[in-house]
Amino acid sequence: MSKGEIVMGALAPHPPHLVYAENPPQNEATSEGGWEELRWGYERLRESLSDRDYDVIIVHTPHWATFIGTHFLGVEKFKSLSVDPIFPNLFRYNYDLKVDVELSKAIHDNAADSGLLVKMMENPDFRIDYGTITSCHLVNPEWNKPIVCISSNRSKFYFSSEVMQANMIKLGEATRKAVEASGKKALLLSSNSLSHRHFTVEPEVPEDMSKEHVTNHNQYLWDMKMINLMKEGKTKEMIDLMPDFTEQTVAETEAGCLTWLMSALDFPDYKATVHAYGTVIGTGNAIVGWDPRKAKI
Ligand code: 2X7
Ligand code: FE2
Repeated sequence: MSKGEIVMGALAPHPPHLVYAENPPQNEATSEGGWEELRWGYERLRESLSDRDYDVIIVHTPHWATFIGTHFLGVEKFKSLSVDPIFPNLFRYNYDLKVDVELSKAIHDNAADSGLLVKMMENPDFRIDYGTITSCHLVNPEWNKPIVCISSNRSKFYFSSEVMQANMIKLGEATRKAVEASGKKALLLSSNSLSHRHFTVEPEVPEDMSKEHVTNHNQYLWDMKMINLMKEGKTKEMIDLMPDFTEQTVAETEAGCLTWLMSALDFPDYKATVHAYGTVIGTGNAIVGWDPRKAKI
């Protein structure tokens, strides 16, 4: 069996507004569009993947929060309706997805060997979170690949950002080793926004773009700082700044997704491709790709 590999890693944020704006048949709500800059960024990310062959999508999501360890989907198929608890007016999505349980279990086992507390989630009636669904839909609307879905262990809240980061670095290493041993080609998604202060009142027409902007200038400056480090290939420096960034902007990086992704990619020192930056109800969102082929140039 040939060695497996990560074919690409991406920061793939999940505001449900982006799915709402696309009007796919799976979503019950309909819109007049909106958030084009981000949606066109997802088009560019999909285009960058069009010549890459991959077997599985591995997604780390903030909206499956687990307080005791990291959990992994351990059932082959899930089919149900996902309703966003904050935006039921925008996101009522009928999903039907497959899980690569073998790879899921392999990452679980590697993570356990490295000392992390882990669990396979084997309840067939489990409701898949909207973070997973939104990121996977926007990256692969055909849903023709199985996924591995990893929960967000809330160790930042129980302990600190530093404990969360140390655990996510171990989890990233465990993920990479499991992918390599599996012989499979994997696409990895960090499903999170950057700065995360948001408006508390929704416009009458949610897709009214005259109302959309970053919550405040401080958030914007922090987002640009982090994105520029990605563009320059300074991902270790970005991870070092992560606790301060997360604290100052209430960033969704608190969930550990981006630290996990950087570790799985072995802290890229090559340039990331920024496909888009845009805001959704004031939160900062970047769509960014890391192509490991660039490491070899
Ligand atoms: O979960 C989210 C998010 N991360 C960003 C913006 C809007 C809604 O939901
Ligand atoms: Fe979110």
